[in-house]
Formats: sequence, structure tokens, C-alpha cells
Amino acid sequence: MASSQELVEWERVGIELAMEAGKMMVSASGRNTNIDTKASFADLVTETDKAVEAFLFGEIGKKFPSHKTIGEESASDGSAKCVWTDAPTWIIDPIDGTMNFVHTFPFTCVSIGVTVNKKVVLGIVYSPFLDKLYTARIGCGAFCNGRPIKVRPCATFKEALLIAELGGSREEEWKKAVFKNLQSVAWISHSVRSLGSAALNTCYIAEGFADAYYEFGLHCWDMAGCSIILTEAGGVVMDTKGGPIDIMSRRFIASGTGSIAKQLSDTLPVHLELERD
Ligand code: LIP
Repeated sequence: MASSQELVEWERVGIELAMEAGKMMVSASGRNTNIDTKASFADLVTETDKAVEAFLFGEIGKKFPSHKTIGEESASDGSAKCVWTDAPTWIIDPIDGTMNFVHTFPFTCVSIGVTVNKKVVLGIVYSPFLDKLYTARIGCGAFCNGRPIKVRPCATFKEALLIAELGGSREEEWKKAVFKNLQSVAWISHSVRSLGSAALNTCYIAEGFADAYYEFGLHCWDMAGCSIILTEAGGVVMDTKGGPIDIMSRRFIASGTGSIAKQLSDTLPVHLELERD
């Protein structure tokens, strides 16, 4: 386990790097050059995703040579598989909400989670366009721009504001599953939002703006940083089938309360089994 001084230092460095990454995003915004696709025509990667990841990996390597890194772009292009050990590991999504970034929809962020012994101990999510910096260290609470944040205790599923996403696949089986799940919750809750960034969706629950979020097909870099921000704000993360969260499993429920999370898990009719990270 890391000492509390180490965690404070890692957080200080992580925040500095996230702010620099945010500047890179802002200066590239709207240029939209070199957009590639991954799993489908709706799963995008830009040159800025790659540049931000290379910058973060380079700086982390210089500052903490013994630490490991896992990142969306190097994992996706096959140059570095997700090797997750007990060593301190920085799990990074250089731009979470790349589709939004490409369209200049401001709901996009850089997301950083650090694990030790395969447990998330630090989370930093920075949205430069919304100017929101979410942070959490294990056992120390969650913050937005330095101000403590807390979930909203929503009493009943009927009163819950949910978040769901379409995800990046466009395969038939996927599309059917997404709509079946959406239909199962849409008419028995207050409503459903879809904003396009897993990390920010989860931070919005941590801040009490929404009550629960689920998605299949996420990766560890989508879930790592934001999950500790939510739990430190008093919320819960779990597997869509109701068990403990496994950030390599590609399945994610985030909620302000355990009971809404459980009800969401019990209600979803389709639980996709996807290849692990
Ligand atoms: C995105 C997620 C979003 C999901 C997309 C994609 P990216 O991350 O945050 O919630 O629906 O499929 O995975 O690819 O922009 O980092």
C-alpha cells in the first residue's frame, strides 16, 4: 500500500499533468485533424488522444520510473496490452468522450486512476471545457475544484435520474441489447440522459446531479479514476450483475446509493459478456 504522503505527492503531480493535458485539448479543439476509427465508425480516436497519452506516459515515466502505465490508445493500437500488476499503475484515458471532443461538445475530460495492489487509490478527472477538476484519494473524500462533493440520496427508482450510453459498437446484437436495456429502465425512472463520457457521467453522480449510470463495453481507463471519486463521495460502483466491481470486466454500474444500484442491476434484462481488458 502507498503511504499517505506518497498519495498526496502522486495527486499533486497527477493534477499538474491533467491540467497540462487539458490545455492540449483546448488548443486542439475544433481542428479535428487525423480522426481514425476503432471498433466501428462511431468509435473515434484523434491525434490529440494519442498526443495527450504520450505526454502523460512520458511525464509519469520521468517522475515515477518504477510505476506502470495502462492507457487507452496504447492498449487499443496493440502496442501495449493491459498488464495489470500490484505495482502502482496509472490507468489513463487521455480523452474520455472523444466523440464529444471531435464535435466540440464540451462534455469531455482527461481521466486518471492510480491502482496499488489492484485497488484504485487515487482518481483525477479534469474537464477543461467545463473547468471542472474532480479528485479523490482513498479515505479522504471527493472534491470538485477543491470543494467537497457528496451524492444525492435518491429514495426510489421512480425518482431517479439515470444516465445510459449507446457505446461504440454498431453490431446488430449490440444495438438490440442496448435498446432492450434502455427500454427496461426508461419508463420506470424520472428520465435517462446520455452525455458521452463515462468518467464525467460518474462524477456527475458523485456531485449529486444524477442518481445512477450503467454501461457495457467500457474499459478500465473509463472506470478507474471516476470510480474512486464516486465512492469517496458516498456512492457505489458495482458489476452490472450486482457483484463487486471489476474494472477489467467491461461492465459498470455507478450510483449514489446501493439500493438504486441493486434495483438497476435487477432490472436490466441483458448482461453482455465481453472480452476482458
Ligand atoms: C467513451 C465513453 C462513453 C462510451 C463510449 C466510449 P472514449 O470513451 O466514455 O461513455 O459510451 O463508447 O467508450 O472512447 O471517448 O474514451
